[in-house]
Amino acid sequence: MPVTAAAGLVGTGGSAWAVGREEVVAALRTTADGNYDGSDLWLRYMPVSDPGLLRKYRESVTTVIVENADRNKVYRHSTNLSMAPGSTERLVETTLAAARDELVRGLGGLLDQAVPVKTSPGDRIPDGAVIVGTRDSSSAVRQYTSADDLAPVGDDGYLIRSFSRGTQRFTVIAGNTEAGALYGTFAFLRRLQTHKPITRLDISESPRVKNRHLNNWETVRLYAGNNASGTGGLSGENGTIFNFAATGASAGRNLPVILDRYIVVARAMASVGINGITINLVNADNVYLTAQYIAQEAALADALRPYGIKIALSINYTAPTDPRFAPDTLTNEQLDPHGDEFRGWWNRRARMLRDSIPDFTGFTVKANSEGQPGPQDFGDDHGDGANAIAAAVAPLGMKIYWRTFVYNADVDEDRLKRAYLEFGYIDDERRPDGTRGRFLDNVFLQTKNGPLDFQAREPVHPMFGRMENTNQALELQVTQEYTGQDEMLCYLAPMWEEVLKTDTYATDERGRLLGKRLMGHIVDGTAQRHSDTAIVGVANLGNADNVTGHHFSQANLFAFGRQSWDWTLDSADIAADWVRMTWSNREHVVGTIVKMMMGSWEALVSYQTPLGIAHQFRSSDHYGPNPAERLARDDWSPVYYNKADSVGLGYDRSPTGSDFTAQYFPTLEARYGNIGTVPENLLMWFHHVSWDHRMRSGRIFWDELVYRYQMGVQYVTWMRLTWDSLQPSLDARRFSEVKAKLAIHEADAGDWRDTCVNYWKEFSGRDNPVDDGPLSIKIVVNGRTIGGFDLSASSYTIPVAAGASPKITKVKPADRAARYEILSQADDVPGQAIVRVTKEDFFGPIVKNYVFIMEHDTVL
Ligand code: BDP
Repeated sequence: MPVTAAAGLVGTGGSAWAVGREEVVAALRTTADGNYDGSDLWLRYMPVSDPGLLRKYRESVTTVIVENADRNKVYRHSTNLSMAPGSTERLVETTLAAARDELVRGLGGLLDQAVPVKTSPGDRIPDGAVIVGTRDSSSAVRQYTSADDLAPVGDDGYLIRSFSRGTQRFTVIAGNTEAGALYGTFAFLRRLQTHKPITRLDISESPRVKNRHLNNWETVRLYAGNNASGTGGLSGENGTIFNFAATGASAGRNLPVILDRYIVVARAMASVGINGITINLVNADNVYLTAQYIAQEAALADALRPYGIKIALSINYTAPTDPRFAPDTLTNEQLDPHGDEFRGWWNRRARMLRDSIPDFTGFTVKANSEGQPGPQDFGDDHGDGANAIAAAVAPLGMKIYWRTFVYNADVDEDRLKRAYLEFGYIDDERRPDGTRGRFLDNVFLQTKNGPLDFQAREPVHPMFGRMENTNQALELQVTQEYTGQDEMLCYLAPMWEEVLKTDTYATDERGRLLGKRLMGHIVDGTAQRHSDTAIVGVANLGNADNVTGHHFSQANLFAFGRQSWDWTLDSADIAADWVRMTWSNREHVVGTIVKMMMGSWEALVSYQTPLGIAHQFRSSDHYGPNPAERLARDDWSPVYYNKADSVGLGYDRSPTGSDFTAQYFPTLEARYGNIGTVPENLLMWFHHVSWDHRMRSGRIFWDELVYRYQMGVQYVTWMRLTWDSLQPSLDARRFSEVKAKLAIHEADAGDWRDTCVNYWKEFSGRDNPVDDGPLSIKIVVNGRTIGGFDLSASSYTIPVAAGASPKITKVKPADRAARYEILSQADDVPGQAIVRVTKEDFFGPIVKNYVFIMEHDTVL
């Protein structure tokens, strides 16, 4: 493990102690050698490179003071909890110890010198002290922050304040809870990591959403960080982050043994405020409810607990019938959600969990969805099923996250309509006491951001704002199932920002627009006064050295945490923080990488599913395209979504079609239902668009569509070229790993473009448009103007008359904003010339290298 691990070697004896400077320096040397593998995520803590800033930081931070760090020991079920032999991370027993150790490690690395820790402020707070704690734990915090100061930040929030008393200057990081103090610690370190001022601080922060959770799908979608091959992770592991049943060489490394990466991930999660994780797949295996697994889960929970992270499990609705629980099993007939047997069984199982994991948060349930059993199999509805389990666990303080990812063709032909049809009426139901909504208070309905399934761009799910009487959790997919997996560089925060800042135009009961009605307001409870709130991210954790597989996928985990803490944040600012913390603080590096990241999602939308076409993935892996695929189920089939025919492309969900638009509030209903007003980037979600429909660019739909595919690819070309230019500024191993992925990315983006466009051509009967795309050019050779270059081609043959010069004498871009550069000319025939054309398009720079092959013209 790299620098942070060595810097984190901490002693505990005495009232003040420090990490040896030599250890820190030695560790830094090993990471500066270019072989760094990304395993510290954004907690790498490289020394501050700007000497002036380093001096200032060293003046402002001389000592860390954490009083009573060892007092509030967190619960430990596993008495012999231990790290695997040879580990470099270590287990801590309190949250304040986690904060203290992070400061030692972080400041030691950033300041390139050890920072002593004191356990009391002494008579006089030293100049440059950083004090961390709660009013309960720390006399200094008590002295400098009042209960009134702290009250507004709530359980998870924190204050960071600079004080100056005479000649003494110091910083206080305070929370109402130790978790709040830990979050404040990470926020303080982040300021140094991103080279921000750390004096004159008066920061008050608290999360907008209470439950900020990951869902870890451990057995599917393992492309995030899967190293089952044994090349990076451990052979015998299955690619998942947590080992429950690894075999072979890894058999001795199963839980309850704790591996370094669990602690690295715990620290990373805490650093962005993620406070919960459901550790297993939604298509749940009941084994997680067996005594043996519960013992393993308890060990994991013990290790994560100091970081403020609580665990939960996905469960299967019919688990009580599983013979693995014999003799405590039920028959199908006993699965009546209103009966005592069913509820009693869940209560017993939840108590078993609670006995080992006192802060166990509850269950995530996927029921009557994609073949998973559920209450409907027995004639009951989602309200009956969710409430039964919720009632069983409520006395234990647990919650149920009941997923709404349902689709049943009997309910409606249009898959997008079904969730609301199955859940909406339960929310509306009038109760005997006059209130509305049948779902219990400890039920969250967990709904994906869009109505289909984590496509790269979806309209928002119409249930948001429509479920006034039910707690709703927003589910986002951090792992890049449909967004390039671990091959493509796709920064998802701009998508989540678009989702969270979408205006739902939600109204109250009398049809008046709500004051606060963005998706974020619905999710954070301020729109409709929900007191419990949640955002859930399907995690991209794996056993790879760098945890997420693609180095840039780490940014999605980082951003998910930041946005679930505060959805109003700007995704570019988050990207900048991440780049500074993960790669470099050099301005040109930060600016360049942020720019690459910011356009990467829109580019992916463009080369995969532009203008609102959705779900054109081949079913085998959800990575590559297969628009012609027709599966046993209509609503799993790309053809069902594209509806390609000789007239056009896209799914009519307007009032003339499935009328899905009617599920939105009136403003969006009208906007989306009308082809003249629907945003073009959602066009085919709602309309079957004729090939010659006139687009806002003035082009016909077919031409615009093809150009969109092409522009997306040309953005990836720009990213690849741009990345190469950063080589001197980046560490070697990560640079070349990303470089290799960008080459794959570019080729696979081209495959998306060609596969889709060629298939659509069979219906449109048209050729690729040429000559008026954003990167189109004509060239003049030997006095002849030549054009007609299809942007999808990789090279072009130019006939040159015998004896004539093959030189390009002029380049004429079609778009006046495009710039060109002749990179090379052909001296002879045959020969090759290269012209590079660049343009800033709406999602960022695009570039095309035209390769011209000059050949003897045998016809002329
Ligand atoms: C789909 C995934 C599938 C999940 C499902 C879900 O392909 O593996 O089980 O979502 O959310 O995107 O339940």
